[in-house]
Amino acid sequence: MEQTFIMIKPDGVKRNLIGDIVSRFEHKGFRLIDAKLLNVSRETAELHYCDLREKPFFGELVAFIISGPVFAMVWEGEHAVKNARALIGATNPVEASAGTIRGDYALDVSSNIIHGSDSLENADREIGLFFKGQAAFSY
Ligand code: DAT
Ligand code: MG
Repeated sequence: MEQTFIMIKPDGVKRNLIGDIVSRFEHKGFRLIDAKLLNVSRETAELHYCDLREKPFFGELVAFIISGPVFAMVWEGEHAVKNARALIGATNPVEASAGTIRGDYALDVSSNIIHGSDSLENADREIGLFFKGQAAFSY
């Protein structure tokens, strides 16, 4: 059974979308393993997005992630990484299908509401970064 790291970004928290997004993951069949509202430090944001540090938008991305509280979660289920990415939709909301989170709630790539791990390796890394001493609930 896989686990994936999901984070509602500051725009999603400000727009009161936590409940709707948690509901979509619950209804899909994922199990919630851990969750918290937190302010991300610059250091953690830079580590989280380390694969993108050469991109021209890296500075803007980090500034956005630390601009307000995020809601970080660990969800568990079959093919959790790929199934969560399907719920979230394409990175650029212009390309995200209606019915996906980004397709329904976002207009612009630089404020696209939510993060989901893109591989099992990155899921493990990101869960370790945000949730040290991970809880293991079974239900
Ligand atoms: P994803 O979040 O779908 O995994 P990513 O890992 O390629 O996408 O990029 C991380 C975030 O960086 C993305 O959610 C929004 C931002 N981003 C990506 N491409 C961008 C661009 N061309 N301009 C501005 N921000 C961008
Ligand atoms: Mg990514």
